[in-house]
Amino acid sequence: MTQSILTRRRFFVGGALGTGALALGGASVFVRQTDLEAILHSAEVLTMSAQRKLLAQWPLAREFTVADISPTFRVNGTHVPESDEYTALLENGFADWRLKVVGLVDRPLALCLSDLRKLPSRTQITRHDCVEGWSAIGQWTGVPLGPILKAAGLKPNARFVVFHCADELERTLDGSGRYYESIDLGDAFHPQTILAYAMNGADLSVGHGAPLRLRVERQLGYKQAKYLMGIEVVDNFDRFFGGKGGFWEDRGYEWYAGI
Ligand SMILES: Nc1nc2c(c(=O)[nH]1)N[C@H]1C(S)=C(S)[C@@H](COP(=O)(O)O)O[C@H]1N2
Ligand SMILES: [Mo]
Repeated sequence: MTQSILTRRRFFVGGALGTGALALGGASVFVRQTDLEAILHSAEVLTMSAQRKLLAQWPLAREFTVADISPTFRVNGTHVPESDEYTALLENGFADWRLKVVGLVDRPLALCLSDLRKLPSRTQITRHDCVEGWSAIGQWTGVPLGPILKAAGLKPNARFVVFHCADELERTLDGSGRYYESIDLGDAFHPQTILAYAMNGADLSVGHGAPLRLRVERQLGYKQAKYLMGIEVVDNFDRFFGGKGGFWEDRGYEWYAGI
């Protein structure tokens, strides 16, 4: 039993990520299958129960063909972030935009779009399901989140990844309407969890989350955070807004929005 689980795990890890060079800001980090396995095996990073959960979460979301791509894909929630900061970034073609990777990591990162585009990418055609009752199939291209976290180096107490967005979906005086989301490490290292910079073969449009959005394919639409500004590795969500790990979670939605 144990043996078959281990064998299956090797298969998924190897098949999904293989071997590739990660070049981050000039420094090259080599990410191999064995590195990911080392993370999976590491008692420092994950408890036994978290590892079991992680194994259970490997199944892939269904992927479709180019012929299945929906002719129209609705823009939902924020259509254009209204902050001055985002407006300035957009006007400059996101040349000054940086994705900050901070929190419980050994090496905080600040990645520009061209850094991200140089990393090994993944393209997947998946169905997006919004709780409001609509679905659409789209093709997403981006960088798998796992190798980025690996490059930053997770501290032993890392448990979740929080995604900070540029937009306020609810206009408030205190900024508590800011969109944010979070996932656990099982989803963070899942091969279909990517930071997408392209949709249907073109640069991500503003409506769909330019310059970068999360795709976490086994969960509902509201987890797919648009307008990413930073990702923060944490051990709990208490200090963020309502403390439930996401904009909609703070307003009563489930944190684990499995499809
Ligand atoms: N930053 C941000 N991310 C977001 C939202 C949002 O309003 N702001 N809406 C969410 C919801 S409810 C859905 S269904 C999808 C919509 O993505 P789309 O606009 O690309 O269709 O984004 C999700 N991510
Ligand atoms: Mo949604």
